[in-house]
Amino acid sequence: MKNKKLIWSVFVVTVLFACVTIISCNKKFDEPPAFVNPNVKPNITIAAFKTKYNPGTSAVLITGNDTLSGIVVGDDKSGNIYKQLFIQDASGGICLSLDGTNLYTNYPVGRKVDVVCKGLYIVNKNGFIQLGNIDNTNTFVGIASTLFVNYLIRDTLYSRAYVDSNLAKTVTLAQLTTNNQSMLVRIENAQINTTDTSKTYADTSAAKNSTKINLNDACGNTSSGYMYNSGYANFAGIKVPKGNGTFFGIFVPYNSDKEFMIRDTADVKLYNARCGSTGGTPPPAGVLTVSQLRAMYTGTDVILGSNTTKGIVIANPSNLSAGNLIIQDGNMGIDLYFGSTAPTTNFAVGDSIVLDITGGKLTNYKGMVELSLAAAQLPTAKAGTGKTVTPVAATIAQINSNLGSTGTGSLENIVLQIVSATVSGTGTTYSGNQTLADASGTIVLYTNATYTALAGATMPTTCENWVGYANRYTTPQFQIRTTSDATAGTGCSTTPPPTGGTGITLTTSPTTLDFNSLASGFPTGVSVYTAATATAFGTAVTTAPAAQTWGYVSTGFFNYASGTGLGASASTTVQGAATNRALGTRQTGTTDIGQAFVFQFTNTTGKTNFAMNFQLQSLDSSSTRTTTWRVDYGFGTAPTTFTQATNVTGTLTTGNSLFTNNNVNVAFGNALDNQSGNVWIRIVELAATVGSGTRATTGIDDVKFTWQ
Ligand SMILES: *[C@@H]1O[C@H](CO)[C@@H](O)[C@H](O)[C@H]1NC(C)=O
Ligand SMILES: *[C@@H]1O[C@H](CO)[C@@H](O)[C@H](O)[C@H]1NC(C)=O
Ligand SMILES: *[C@@H]1O[C@H](CO)[C@@H](O)[C@H](O)[C@H]1NC(C)=O
Ligand SMILES: *[C@@H]1O[C@H](CO)[C@@H](O)[C@H](O)[C@H]1NC(C)=O
Ligand SMILES: *[C@@H]1O[C@H](CO)[C@@H](O)[C@H](O)[C@H]1NC(C)=O
Ligand SMILES: *[C@@H]1O[C@H](CO)[C@@H](O)[C@H](O)[C@H]1NC(C)=O
Ligand SMILES: *[C@@H]1O[C@H](CO)[C@@H](O)[C@H](O)[C@H]1NC(C)=O
Ligand SMILES: *[C@@H]1O[C@H](CO)[C@@H](O)[C@H](O)[C@H]1NC(C)=O
Ligand SMILES: *[C@@H]1O[C@H](CO)[C@@H](O)[C@H](O)[C@H]1NC(C)=O
Ligand SMILES: *[C@@H]1O[C@H](CO)[C@@H](O)[C@H](O)[C@H]1NC(C)=O
Ligand SMILES: *[C@@H]1O[C@H](CO)[C@@H](O)[C@H](O)[C@H]1NC(C)=O
Ligand SMILES: CC(=O)N[C@H]1CO[C@H](CO)[C@@H](O)[C@@H]1O
Repeated sequence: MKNKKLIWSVFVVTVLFACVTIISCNKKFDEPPAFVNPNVKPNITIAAFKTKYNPGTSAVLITGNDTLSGIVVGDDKSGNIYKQLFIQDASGGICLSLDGTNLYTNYPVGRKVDVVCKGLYIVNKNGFIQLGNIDNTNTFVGIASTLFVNYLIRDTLYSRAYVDSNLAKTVTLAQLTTNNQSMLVRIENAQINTTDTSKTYADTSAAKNSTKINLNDACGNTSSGYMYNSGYANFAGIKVPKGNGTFFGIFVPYNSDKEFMIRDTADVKLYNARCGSTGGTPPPAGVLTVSQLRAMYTGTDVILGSNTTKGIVIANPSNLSAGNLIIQDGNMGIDLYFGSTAPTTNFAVGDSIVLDITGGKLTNYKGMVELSLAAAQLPTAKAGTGKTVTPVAATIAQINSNLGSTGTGSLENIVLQIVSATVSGTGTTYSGNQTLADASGTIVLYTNATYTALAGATMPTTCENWVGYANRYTTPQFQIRTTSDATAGTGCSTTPPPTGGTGITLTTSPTTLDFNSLASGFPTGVSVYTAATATAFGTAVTTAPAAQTWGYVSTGFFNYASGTGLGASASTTVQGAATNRALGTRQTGTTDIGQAFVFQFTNTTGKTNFAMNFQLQSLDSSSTRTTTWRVDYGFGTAPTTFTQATNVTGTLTTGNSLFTNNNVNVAFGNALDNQSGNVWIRIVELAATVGSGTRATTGIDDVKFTWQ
């Protein structure tokens, strides 16, 4: 059908809007008259009627008292069919050309209509027969809406389901001839030609061009049809389904082309696996729970069939990238993306929504499962408001591990509570990426800078409990909705172990850390802490150690010249030029207890009999107090107990007005053998320094691990 819709669209919309306004203002008086059984006697079938008048390209006047009776099989509700109705009886179908809009309000699919044809005109344009009128230049036109009452008589109303199952005959594309035109037909084993499977139903640009979507049947063995979809259809922007299945459409010949008009996307039930493909289980049709939706995503994009889903909005859209909503349904959540200009900020945390997800795409967005939908699928109204979702308690380590692989994370995008965690990072407000830490690990706490209500708020410096949701933006992140998602907590155990590292490589024994490249950061698997205790790592110091001289008296972890080969009196210039470096720390009153050097191995699978050798250097002979070090070890993601190594030889003190380079050997026996998880070794000082005056500058160098 080649409707010339565009030129008239502005005019029509204006008139339509005026009509709607008037109707809604005068509803009581303008309602159509109640249905009365019409006193008309249809006496000709549609097929016989078309044969009787056998129209050509010039419109033919209906001279006989012929009355047709057919059931509407296609109406204008979705905007795809325009100023036309298709009616069908047992013999065939015909298109009624009607100069009116919202025809479906009086003549919806399923409405039986008796057409008193005398005085109307019938025409055949390019093989397509229409019944209508002519204007004063003898041009074929639709029947004026004021004249509908003269020609169209409303009869019994049937359901769309009745129409689809009783009127739509199953055909193949090859069987269809012009005699079958304007009938609703059903085609099995249909699928959209791969040339068109990534298209939307029609053009969504301002041009709103109609679009041909090529359709095959017999699983693609034949090719001779297409959907012809209007850019004005309310489904124009929805992606076509890619599967095989049942197709319903109104057959409209256009010369030798087999063109189909669909009523809406429910006519395109192409959600079985594509013929001949091994594409896995096809998505089920139906009202899908978020849990079912997530289960469909197994690593490759999935295009959904006709269906709906529902959920409660759990994230403030202002804290998301534009056009997203996150909903939770039961114990599962999902991110919905409607395109960056969709007005998702119309929704708030606690609103519930129900939405059509037909043609939606389940995909992987930066490691998160996303359901990508057309903007038109964003509901215009809320289904409910004020809903609450009970948070699920989780530790940061559990969240990080759960979000590990796209699609499998059951904690992704649901309301979570992280108990006893502290936030730290850049600046004093939430804006941007901050670090949230509990006893198990750390995660990025992200707040969109443009969401000023939260981004501009001051971060708490105290121990808090945190309600929010987690997902991945390449790496895991946690987001809260408002400042009240953080409430006072207790028992924050300072800082978690280093995360994400690959640990020290244990390819061949021995492996040695010489610290000569400290200027470019910590070696892999090495980290340093303050405030370490017997049961906790303490507070991680993540800034790269700056080069410093031995006598520098402010606390911190530094990149020193190694004590190996230099004497106590080496000048600051000599120290600065030294290429042999050591990792070290200067203690002060605030760091009297708890400085630690930590080494991580992600596993010791297949390895036994670990030993460690290192140089413990006392680098500032003017420091009078004595610090005593020990070596201990722990296991797992976040050990809360450490075992002191006992088979240790060498001097484990620094300071005491000495410049020393002590060789220390530690034999772990079988204690570290064959661990499938993390193994941590610390050189740590857990007791107060002894003496008075200044505290030590302590370096470690040439840390060597051996095993069998
Ligand atoms: C149509 O019906 C009218 C009366 O209902 C009658 O006068 C007229 O002759 C009929 N015309 C034909 C062509 O049968
Ligand atoms: C239908 O009935 C009218 C008279 O009411 C007649 O003019 C017309 O020819 C009839 N049509 C057919 C196909 O019998
Ligand atoms: C299509 O038209 C042909 C020829 O008139 C007819 O035999 C066939 O039954 C029609 N098919 C349907 C589905 O009505
Ligand atoms: C719409 O149709 C016009 C006229 O054929 C064409 O020039 C234009 O490129 C089309 N636009 C789109 C987006 O298809
Ligand atoms: C498609 O063609 C293949 C090979 O010719 C045949 O085996 C298969 O049955 C056909 N499928 C349908 C649905 O016609
Ligand atoms: C799909 O479309 C292409 C390009 O128009 C055409 O060559 C091919 O024959 C079509 N395939 C089928 C099965 O219709
Ligand atoms: C294709 O869809 C039809 C329903 O139209 C179904 O009967 C058939 O099993 C499907 N074929 C495949 C391969 O899924
Ligand atoms: C931040 O919010 C603005 C406004 O909603 C949005 O346009 C932008 O995409 C968001 N940025 C990120 C990274 O989420
Ligand atoms: C936050 O971190 C992510 C990577 O994790 C990065 O892509 C993003 O740009 C960062 N955002 C800000 C505001 O720093
Ligand atoms: C142990 O860690 C190494 C990396 O050091 C890794 O390649 C290997 O897969 C790990 N083995 C096990 C059993 O986890
Ligand atoms: C301590 O380590 C050494 C060197 O590996 C070993 O010979 C010795 O037996 C160990 N002592 C104990 C008590 O395990
Ligand atoms: C529009 C549509 O196809 N909806 C389907 C959603 O799924 C249910 C249950 O499978 C079907 O009954 C509906 O027809």
